[in-house]
Amino acid sequence: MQTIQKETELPFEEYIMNNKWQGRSIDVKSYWQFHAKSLENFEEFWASVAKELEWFKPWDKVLDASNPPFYKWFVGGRLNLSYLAVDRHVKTWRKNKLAIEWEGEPVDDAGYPTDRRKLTYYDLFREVNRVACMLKCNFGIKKGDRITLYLPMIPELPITMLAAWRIGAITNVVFSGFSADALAERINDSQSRIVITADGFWRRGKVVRLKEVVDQALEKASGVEHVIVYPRLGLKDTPMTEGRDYLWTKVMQGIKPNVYIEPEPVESEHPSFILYTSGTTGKPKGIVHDTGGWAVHVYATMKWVFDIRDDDVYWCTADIGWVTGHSYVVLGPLLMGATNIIYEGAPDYPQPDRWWSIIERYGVTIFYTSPTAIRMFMRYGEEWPRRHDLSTLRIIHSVGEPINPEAWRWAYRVLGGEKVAFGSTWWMTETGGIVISHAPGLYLVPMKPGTNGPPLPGFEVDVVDDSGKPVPPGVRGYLVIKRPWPGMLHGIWGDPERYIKTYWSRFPGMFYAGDYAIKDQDGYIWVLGRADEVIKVAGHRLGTYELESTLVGHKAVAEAAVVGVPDPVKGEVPIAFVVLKQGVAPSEELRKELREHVRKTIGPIAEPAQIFFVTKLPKTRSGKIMRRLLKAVATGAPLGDVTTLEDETSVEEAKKAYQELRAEVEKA
Ligand code: 6R9
Repeated sequence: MQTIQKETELPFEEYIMNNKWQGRSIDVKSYWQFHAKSLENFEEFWASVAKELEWFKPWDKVLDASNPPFYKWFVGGRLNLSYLAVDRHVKTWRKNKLAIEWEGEPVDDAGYPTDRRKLTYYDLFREVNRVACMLKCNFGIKKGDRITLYLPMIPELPITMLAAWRIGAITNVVFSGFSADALAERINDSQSRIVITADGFWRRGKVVRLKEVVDQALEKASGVEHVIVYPRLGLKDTPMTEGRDYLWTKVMQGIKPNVYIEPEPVESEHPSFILYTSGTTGKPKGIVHDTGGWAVHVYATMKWVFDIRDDDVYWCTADIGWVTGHSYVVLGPLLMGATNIIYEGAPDYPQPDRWWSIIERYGVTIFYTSPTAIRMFMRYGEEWPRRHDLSTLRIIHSVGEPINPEAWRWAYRVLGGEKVAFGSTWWMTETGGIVISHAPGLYLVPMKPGTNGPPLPGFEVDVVDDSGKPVPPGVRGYLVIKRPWPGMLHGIWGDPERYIKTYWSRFPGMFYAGDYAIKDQDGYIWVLGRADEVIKVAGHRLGTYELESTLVGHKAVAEAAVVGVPDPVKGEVPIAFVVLKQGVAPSEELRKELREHVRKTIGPIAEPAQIFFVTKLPKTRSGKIMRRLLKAVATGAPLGDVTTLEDETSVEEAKKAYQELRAEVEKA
C-alpha cells in the first residue's frame, strides 16, 4: 500500500507499459467515449448484456429504482443458475468438454499428483441433478431454504452450490479455514437447516479434520436438522451422530444415476447466496445476492475482463469460501462453458513450483490470483517458475488488495513473459463482480503497474472528498459507485437498517465502498486500501472489531485494540494492544494463549502477528480508541493530530511496549 502511494507521486506516464498484448487495444480517450455511451444508455446497455443469457421468462423492467437503496434488477424475469451453468452446455457440443479439472494436494515420490478428477459438462450435469435430488427428495430442501456448506476445494463444493441453486435454495458457504465459533455464528444467523461438509482434506501434507469442527459448531448452533458428510479422505473414525449425520456416498447410492430434477425458474430477485464478510463491528454481515443481476454482472465480466474463449483453460486460485470463488471459480467459468482448474491444497506444496507445474500440465491460458501469492513466490525466487513452460498464459489478473508495482512487474515478466494482459481487478463481496479493471476482452487500455484501471462500462465510479464532491486527479479520496449495478448486494441478511447505514448513508445516493483511492490524469483508479476498521490479511477481509471482541472474550483480557500494519508478503497483518484484567500478570505463555484463542475463535488467518501488553489504550475524550495512533507507533509514522487524545502517556506506553518487544525479537 505504501509503495503505491509513493509511485503515484511520480508522473503516471512513466508507468505505462510497453504494451505487447496481441488482442484489441485502445487509447484512453476512445475508451472513455465508449464508457460514456454505456452510461448514457444505461438500462439498454445492461439489457443488451442480459439478452445473451437464457431466461425462462424475460424481464419487464431492467431496473426498479423506486425504493432506493433497495434496487431491483431485471424485474419480472425468471431464470436458473444451474440451468445456465450446465444444462445449457449439454445441449451443445460442449457436452463432452471438460468443465472441471480437479487436482488434490497429495503427490507421489516423483512429485506427480495422485488425486485427479476430470468432469465433463455432462458429468457435471448428472452430478448436479443427483445432488439436487438428494437435497430435495431425501432432505426436503425447498426454495428459499438456507444450506450451509463447509467444504474444502473439491468438486462437490461447486456441484452442491449448483444443486442448491437448481432447486432455489440459498447457499451459505463458510470458508473451510474458519473455526467452529465462526461457523456456528454463520449457521445461526442464516438459520440453515442443513450443513454439508467433508470428513477432512489435505493441507500442506497434513490432514485437516473438518467434520470435527462442525460437531463443535453444532454445540452452539441450533436449527440444523441434518449434516451430510462427503468422505474426501475416507477416514474411518469420523464421528457420526445417529439420525443427524449422513454419509454422502450412502445417501447417493439410493439415487438413480440419470435422475433429472427440473430447474426451478426463480425470480431474478430471488436470493442465490449469502456470504458473510467483515465490517466495522464485531458481527460479520451476511451479504445477500440475487440471481438475475448477479448472473448478468458475472457473465459480462467473464467476457470483458477474462476474454474467455472456448479453447481457454481458466484458473482462478481463490478459495470458493470467498466471494472471488463464488463469482469466478463457480458461476463465471461455468456460465461460459469454460474449462476450469480447481486445486485443493497449498500453493507451495510439496515445493514452491506446485502452481507453475499446474499451469504447465494443464496449459492454463487465463490466471486469476492475488498479490499476496505473487509476493510469496517472488520471495521463493524466479528459479521455480523458470523450471516450467508458462508460455500458454495470455491473461493474468490479481484481486483482493492493491498490487505493489514491484509484484506487478515481477509477475508480468516472470509469469507472463511480458506478453500478457495483466490488471488488478477491484471489487468486493458487496459488488458481486468486478467493477474497476482492465478489460482485454473488450478493449485494453495501456497498463500501468499498480493501478486498477478505469471502471468497466456500465459502472459509474468516482473518488470524492468528505463532502461527496469529486476530487481532482492525484488527490486521495473515498471510492464510491454512483449508480446501482447488476451484481450489487441486495441487503444484509436480516438487517435492512445496517445495509442503509453501512453503504448508503455516508454520501447520499452513492454506494460507499470504504476504500481510499485516487484518480490519475487518465481517469484510472488506484485503490490504496481501506478507509475503515477493516484490514486485509493475505487478501482475506477481517474486521479489527471482530478481533478485538474475540480478545476481550478471553478471561484475562479487559480491553484490546487491533490495527493492521504493513507486511511484505501478506500486505497487512493484525497486531494487538491488550490491557489485562486487574491481577493478571503479562507473560510469554499468556501471549501464546491469546494468539491460540484468536486462531480457535476466528481461524488461523486472524492470528495477531504481535501482542503488546499495555495498561491503557489511547482514547479520545469521548472514549473512542484511537487506533490511528497505535498504527503510527507500530509503523514509525508521525502521530499527527493528538488534540483529542485524553491521556498522552498511553501513547508513550504503547511505544515502549512496541520497542521492547522489537528489541527482544531482534535479540532472538
Ligand atoms: C474481491 C474481494 C474487498 C476489499 C476492497 C478493497 C480490497 C479487492 C482489490 C482491492 C485494491 C484490488 N480489494 N480487490 N484493493 N486493488 N484489485 O477481495 O472482496 O474480500 O469483500 O474485499 O478488498 O479494500 O474494499 P472482499
